[in-house]
Amino acid sequence: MADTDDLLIDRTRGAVWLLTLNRPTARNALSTALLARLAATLAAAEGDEAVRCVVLTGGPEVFAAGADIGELAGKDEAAALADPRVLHWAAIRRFAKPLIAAVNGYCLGGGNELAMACDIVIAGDGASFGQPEINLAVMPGAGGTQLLPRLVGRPLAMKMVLGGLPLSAAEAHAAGLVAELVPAAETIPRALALAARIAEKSPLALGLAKQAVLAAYEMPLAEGLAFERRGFARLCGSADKAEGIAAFREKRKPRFVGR
Ligand code: CO8
Repeated sequence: MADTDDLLIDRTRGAVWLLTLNRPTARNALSTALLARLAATLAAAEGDEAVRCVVLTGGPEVFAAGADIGELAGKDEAAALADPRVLHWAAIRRFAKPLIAAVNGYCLGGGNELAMACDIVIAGDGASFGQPEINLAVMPGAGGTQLLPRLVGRPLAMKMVLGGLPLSAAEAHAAGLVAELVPAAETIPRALALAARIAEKSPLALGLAKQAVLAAYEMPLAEGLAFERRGFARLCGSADKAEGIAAFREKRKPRFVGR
């Protein structure tokens, strides 16, 4: 049976959007169309001032089983070099607001790369994380070889990428891939609760803080520290900082406007 809507978008929480990968018949494989839709939806969330944080989840058994193997089968070297998915992946990684992954079940290949493109991963205790591309005689192509060693270290990254061996949720948590490990039924509620908490912060401060943390992966330390100082200085001149400090002193909740 065809899955009619491959990305479910729940906007009912206002400041927090919940996106659900929904291709159960293909184990949420990330087709080009699904990636394009995800990138476009994140762009819409970024352009909507009311949205402060996005949660991305999959199904109870599978977060995402990776790239669509049906599409992969038809790609030769030239097609892979001109692959439109590269742009979709770049757009997903550029998303400027906080993005939380709520992962249950298999999180494999491009699915694991998608989780790593998120800022915070909350995992259910039955989840598993892997880069099984080597079993198909390919290799990770959406960041796996670059992000995994930064997140879990080289030995574990090599074991996953060369051995095609997944980590259990507990191993992924111990290794630093997962921020929080919860019972499977709690994964989405916990991610939504964290998103709601984040959504109360200044959107300006959130955006600059996210950029600064990501800069740690892109820049040498001196440059990254200078980048952080610029962000900090910019926030010092913001209306939100004045409101944050006033609210602290007046013992009330702040009302941030993003300026
Ligand atoms: N792509 C397409 N279809 C898939 C995929 C996939 N990745 N995974 C599963 N399916 C399909 C199966 O073909 C099957 O279809 P059908 O019912 O028509 O036979 C259906 O989903 C159910 O699959 P299973 O019977 O295998 O389901 P199980 O619940 O038994 O197992 C697993 C679930 C463990 C997730 C298993 O399906 C699996 O191992 N899937 C493949 C995982 C994998 O190898 N992923 C890596 C893919 S390659 C990749 O991600 C490279 C990224 C490069 C990105 C580059 C961007 C530029």
